Amino acid sequence: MRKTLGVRTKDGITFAFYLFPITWNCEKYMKQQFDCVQGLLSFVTPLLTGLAFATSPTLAATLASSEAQVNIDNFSHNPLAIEVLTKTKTEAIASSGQVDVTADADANFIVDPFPPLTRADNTSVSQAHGAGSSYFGFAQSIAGLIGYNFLVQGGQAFSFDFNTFLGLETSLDRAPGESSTAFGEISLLLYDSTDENNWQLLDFFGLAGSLTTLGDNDFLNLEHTPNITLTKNQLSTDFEGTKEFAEASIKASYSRNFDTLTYLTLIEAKLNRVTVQTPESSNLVGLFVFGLLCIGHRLKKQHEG
Ligand SMILES: [Ca+2]
Repeated sequence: MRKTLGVRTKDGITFAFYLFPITWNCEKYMKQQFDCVQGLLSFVTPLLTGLAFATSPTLAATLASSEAQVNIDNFSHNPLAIEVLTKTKTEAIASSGQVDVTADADANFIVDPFPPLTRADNTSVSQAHGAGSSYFGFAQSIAGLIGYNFLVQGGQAFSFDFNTFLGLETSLDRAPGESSTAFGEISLLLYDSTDENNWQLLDFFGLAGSLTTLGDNDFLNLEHTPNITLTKNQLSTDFEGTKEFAEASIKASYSRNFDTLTYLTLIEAKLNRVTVQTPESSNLVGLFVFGLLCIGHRLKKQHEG
């Protein structure tokens, strides 16, 4: 069963998590876009390469990194079922230069007969590095886990502890036009799943950050409901210049009392996404469109002829 999950901050930024349906749809859309561009690129790459060297003799280098980690332990109860998921995607196009992209994701949920020993952890890392005068790089990683139906009796408290880390970094050495972006989000949501057809969101924790170099759309936001108590809360940012970073390290504990028998489902998920690109990378697409128009015009002429 896929659930549509959503968290909205007080600033109006929706940062999580239509993860399951939306991410899949986004990837399908992006794959179509990239397949189209890559197919066309193979046709006109010699022309593009010549253009890139002619218009941009200086070399550029960009870096973007987005990393997230979560550990959950000290559960008061065990789930009846678990699920873990990971997903990665990378795209790299370079007509003049080099671009390296990596995306890694790992997720574990280990249920022990003794509840305090049950634990879960996952990691997601996306990185991109570009050098040259014309390239585009994209990396995205997703890691998530679900604990279904923790059975809590009336009069009991459900509790667990968790640690989260989110680290974003972007840099470039030539401006303007060169671009490096990093986005990351961690969401933790607890549902009352007693009615399996009508889950009720009880509590959530959301941590999200974004960097755009150069650009002003930088933020690092933390939101959570009162049943989550932060025992460590370190957030640091640098949103200036051509090297930016945002980092959050948080320890927290969750506890909530239940008056009646309740099934609880815990979802934790993270998404990390980075891009690096040069100004000329937009020419890759622009020239493409121009080439297609020329080809279309020629075919039309042949057809009319
Ligand atoms: Ca910025």
